Amino acid sequence: MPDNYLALTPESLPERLCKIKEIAGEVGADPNSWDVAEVGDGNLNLVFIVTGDLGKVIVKQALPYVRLVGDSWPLTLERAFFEYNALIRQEERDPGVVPKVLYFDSAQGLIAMEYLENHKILRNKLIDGEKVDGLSEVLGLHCARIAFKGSDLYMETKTKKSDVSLFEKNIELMAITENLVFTDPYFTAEMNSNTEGLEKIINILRNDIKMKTCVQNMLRKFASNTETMCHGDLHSGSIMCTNNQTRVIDPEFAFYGPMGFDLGMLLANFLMAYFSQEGHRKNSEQSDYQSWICTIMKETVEHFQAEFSTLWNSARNGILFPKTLFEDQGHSSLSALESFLNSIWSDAVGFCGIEMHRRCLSLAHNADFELIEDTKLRAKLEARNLLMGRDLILETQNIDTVEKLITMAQDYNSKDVL
Ligand code: SR1
Ligand code: MG
Repeated sequence: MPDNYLALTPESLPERLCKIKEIAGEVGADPNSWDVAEVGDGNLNLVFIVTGDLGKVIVKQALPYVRLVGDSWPLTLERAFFEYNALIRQEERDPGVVPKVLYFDSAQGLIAMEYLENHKILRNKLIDGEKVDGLSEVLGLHCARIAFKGSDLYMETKTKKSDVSLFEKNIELMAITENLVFTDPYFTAEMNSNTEGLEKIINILRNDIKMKTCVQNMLRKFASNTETMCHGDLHSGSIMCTNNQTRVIDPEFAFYGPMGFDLGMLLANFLMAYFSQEGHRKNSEQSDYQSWICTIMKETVEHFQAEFSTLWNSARNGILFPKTLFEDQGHSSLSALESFLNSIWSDAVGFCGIEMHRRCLSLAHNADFELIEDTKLRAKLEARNLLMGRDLILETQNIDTVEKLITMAQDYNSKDVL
């Protein structure tokens, strides 16, 4: 950690940051008029809303440890460097979706960025039963643009390789995913916890050698397939919305990995929102809202595939599947595109099942389930989620469309598996 690193507090922030013109230019020059609130509710960082005469900014600062656990788990400040680098690439690859970066200070692990007025974390909207117009379009297009434009289908290979080697150094954050997502759920790891009553289901998962093998094959892809720059942690807590605007935040877990990773994580978090609805609202409202979530999943995948196909046809300028070998020879690349999309989809299905497991079994559970106080009901809903996750991992090849994934969720939602 740099010698001069000092964690900010609401009291110290105005004096420490008022000389930074990129921040003062947004908030106003007089630090005495700044109002600062620490609002971080994530697992890792400090997040401040700074309000002044002119406007607001967000200041995010990495702590030298995992906030959720405390200083017994040290964590490098470099995650702010990777978040900063991911944000500027995401802005280039899909303008207007991620917050604008105003200022970055590597030694302080600090990023000042655009304040998103009236936006609320998507997870909280899903828990509160609020709909968002245009959600699936923004997310589907964003995932497609980020997947395509960070890959050898689009980038100059020299730039791509140097970017891969830059993000390969995001080692500690990748290690969190390697452990908490791919490994801990499948044995009695120290930081695990689970809702009482799930023991029977957990035994099924932990004794399923075939499924554990599939999970390790997905980890193999996570660890060694560097085909594009992924957000790395695209759950509903990394998305902020108004009733008709959607923004993606928080890419500190960014890494070069499989194209289906972000899409799979995202679908898993929609599925967990779907399964948890019985814990949050009455029967009549529940089915309408669950149908809306299903539509969002279906449209997100459709937008993803349509946008990826558009980019394939209009912007395929990298070393992969070059036009020289296809269109220039009078040969269609349609079946190559189809098989590419199929392989992204099957990876997404596998990653989706694994994320559904980790959020109920290892560290960092989802509020969607955690806020359900009735533990019997919570266990009933989590059991559906866990067993569907297992089917997704084992049956990846058979679940070849989003419609099949949704039908499977609807089936699980109507039966008691505990
Ligand atoms: C110790 S960090 C736990 C989780 O929080 C982040 O949002 C990631 O999902 C990570 O796995
Ligand atoms: Mg986060």
